[in-house]
Amino acid sequence: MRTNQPQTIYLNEYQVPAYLVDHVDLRFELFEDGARVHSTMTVRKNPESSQADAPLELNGDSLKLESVTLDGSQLAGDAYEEQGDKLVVHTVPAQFELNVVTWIEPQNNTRLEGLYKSSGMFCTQCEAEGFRCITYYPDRPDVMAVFRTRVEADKADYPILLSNGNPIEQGELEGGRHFVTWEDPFPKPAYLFALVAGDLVEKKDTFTTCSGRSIDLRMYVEPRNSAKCDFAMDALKRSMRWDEEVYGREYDLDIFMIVAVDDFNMGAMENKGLNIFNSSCVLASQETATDASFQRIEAIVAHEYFHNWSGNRVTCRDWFQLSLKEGFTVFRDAQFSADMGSPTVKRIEDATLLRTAQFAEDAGPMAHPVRPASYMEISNFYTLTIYEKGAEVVRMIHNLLGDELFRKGSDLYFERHDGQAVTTDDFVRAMEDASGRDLSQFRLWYEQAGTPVVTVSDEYDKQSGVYRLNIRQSIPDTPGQSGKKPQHIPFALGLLDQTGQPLPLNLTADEQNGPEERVLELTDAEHSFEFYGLSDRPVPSLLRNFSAPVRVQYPWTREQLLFLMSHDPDGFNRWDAGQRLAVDVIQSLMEASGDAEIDSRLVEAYRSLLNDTSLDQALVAKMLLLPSEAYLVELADQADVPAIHEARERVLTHLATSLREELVACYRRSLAQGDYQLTPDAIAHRSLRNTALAWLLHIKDVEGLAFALDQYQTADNMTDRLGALRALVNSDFVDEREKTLADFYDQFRDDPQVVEMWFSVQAASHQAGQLPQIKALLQHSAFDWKNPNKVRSVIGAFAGQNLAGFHKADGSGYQFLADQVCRLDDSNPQIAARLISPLTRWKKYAPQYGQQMKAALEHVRNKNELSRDVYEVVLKSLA
Ligand code: 0A1
Ligand code: ZN
Repeated sequence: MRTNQPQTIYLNEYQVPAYLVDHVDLRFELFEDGARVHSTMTVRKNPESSQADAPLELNGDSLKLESVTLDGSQLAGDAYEEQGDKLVVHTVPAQFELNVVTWIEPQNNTRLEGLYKSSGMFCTQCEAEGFRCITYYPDRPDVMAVFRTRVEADKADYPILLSNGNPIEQGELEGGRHFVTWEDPFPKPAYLFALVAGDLVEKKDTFTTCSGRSIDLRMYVEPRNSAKCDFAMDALKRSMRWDEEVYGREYDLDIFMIVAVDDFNMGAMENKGLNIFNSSCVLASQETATDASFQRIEAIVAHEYFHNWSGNRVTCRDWFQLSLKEGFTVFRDAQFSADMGSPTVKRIEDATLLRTAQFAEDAGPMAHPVRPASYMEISNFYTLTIYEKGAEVVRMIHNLLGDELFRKGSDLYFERHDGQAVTTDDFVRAMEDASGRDLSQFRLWYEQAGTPVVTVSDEYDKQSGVYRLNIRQSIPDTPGQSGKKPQHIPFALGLLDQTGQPLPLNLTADEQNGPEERVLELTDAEHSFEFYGLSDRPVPSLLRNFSAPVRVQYPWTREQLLFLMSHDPDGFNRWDAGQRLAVDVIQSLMEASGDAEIDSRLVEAYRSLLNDTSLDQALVAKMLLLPSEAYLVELADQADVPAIHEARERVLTHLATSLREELVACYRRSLAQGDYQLTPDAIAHRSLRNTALAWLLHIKDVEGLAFALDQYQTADNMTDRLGALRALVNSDFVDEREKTLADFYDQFRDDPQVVEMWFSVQAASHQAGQLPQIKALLQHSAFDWKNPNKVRSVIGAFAGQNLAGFHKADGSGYQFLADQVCRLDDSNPQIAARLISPLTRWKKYAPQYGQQMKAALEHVRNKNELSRDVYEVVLKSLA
């Protein structure tokens, strides 16, 4: 139980800062038992602030204050005060220089916020509020200063000393120490500050910008990772070129650096000129990384690089505006990934994440708008809503404006706000001003939480040839918000005739050759659209390419879904029709009695997918994947996980048994695709092969077992090796599974990224990941409570992906998670607060499960000295 209630911060209480900092001069003395930080700030009163004689207030957290000096005179103890998490200097002139010296202990920092040590190197994480763990400072994004940073450390142990900007000086010091000074000419908020000191190898490359400037590119990694840098370096160069070509954005410093660290709370961080990455999001080689990892790394490298403009040059005024940089940057990295690979597959992946996890967040106790109105702990707001839904909101603006006007809008935004800290409203205004469009109703996407439900019905009149679509929208209540207004929804659609040909969409009786696809703009609660000149009832293809983040309801028949699966020219909707059909079949099994029949049309549809090699194999690979258990939970009213799991498994068994010959043929065909390549086509074939393998092992096929063992032994890449291992782990072949798991560990025990995969393959499996096995993994010598990746790969994978293992009728999974969250809360509250998320949706589950999930949350609430992070999540979940 927390004794003091954390404060809630409100957007509508925003005030401009009372003081601004123009320059900061930092000097870090790094030692094994701590670090001394000297900070000299040039401060002045903010002319725009109404707080005329306000004292100077600086934020601080876990600091030992050594001295405060104002304009050269050390202040006496009564001139300032340390008030909890603040340093208050009572009286200051209009302009002054303030020097603050603090002592910190990076070696004991397990929260991984501020300056900490990871595998012997010093590194930082300052977003959102980590800089205050380094020194006293106005730690808010609208205070932007020019930073100069001198780093001093032992030369033998820390030969590499890095910070933001360009290096300007370096030299030797007494006692085997040395220093490097860095200067970043671009004013920035403190959250973009970074420092790294370690014994790292340096990988070098260069990039010539569109204006002919040569940029030094550097990657710094531990020596054992030196062979795992090439892919990220190439991805960086592709990102730099793409941002020039598509957004006209050129890199601005002389050097761009990437550092890999093993202990990191998130994926990566866009610090100016010095991006710091979680090792698992940047290091890769053919032998150690799967196709999914390569794609993820490419996307994250691009994401962090793109932040240089969308986030750094133009930053956020306050943390309520987080989606200003994150939503826009995720949209940009998604466009980039689509351009680098298959746009349809990328769209399917993004929509899957949104519909499975973001819709769940939007329907749960932590639901918040893309621009939240309040928070207790900002770290809890790095959410799918801010990132993924935020990106969808930007995508909708793109859909409404079209390519050219959107680019005009982004040019105007960057030009108008370069060097400023701004709001999502400023972003929308730039789009409006550049395009002449009125986006006032559209702004509701930023203000209202919850996923709009779009309900469609249709009528066809043979005589007049008119087809009418009636479309209603409603937005469910969310915590603190009810009675919402209709939003501006771009709704893309097409109509197909009975042979699958696209029909012209004529919106008036006079129109003849209307386009084959239209984006209808829904602005009212109800609309009717009439389409003329149709001699037969058409089949509607709705919300093409997932043109808005909404739920669509329409009474599809299975015939219509089968038809769309094979005829829709929109690849996304082909896939979606297949998903809807599979969901319908699984759900009807759950409603029917024990051994109800499975619709043979589903089997036939999958048979043609497997047989028809003329189809886009990347799309086929996606279409073969059944909807996940998590998605089925999302669609349920009162989810009964064991029932969902069983019904889905039955469908899988039936499909695999009926299509055994096709699966074997597909497996053989995809094997014959030649040498390893990282092209969309080669990736599709590996995906097909591993799906076929998983299905064959699911039905305990002995030929499948032989394929798997052989593939495991002979694979020349991690996608195939791990694919075979995963298929074995998820099978009943217990001996082979155990032997292969042991072999895999032996082979890769020295590679943390691969060991993390080894953990998560087991933890996510309902066969190998029952609670006793999960507890054993926590005892494994490679498990490390201090390493977030290890925690996520065991506990996170168990609670988030192994639904059948986690949701047990006796509540043991819930109690287990609650205990681990309590344990982690003391060392790393950010990770603890993220890990608890599966419990927060207890109302979604059938009461015999939901009540026990609630009890587990209550158990966490009763813990002593709960962090603000976990407290906020638990409080809101139990409200
Ligand atoms: N801005 C980074 C993500 C990030 C956010 C918060 C962190 O610590 C609380 C760390 C990284 C990005 O979007 O990549
Ligand atoms: Zn980001």
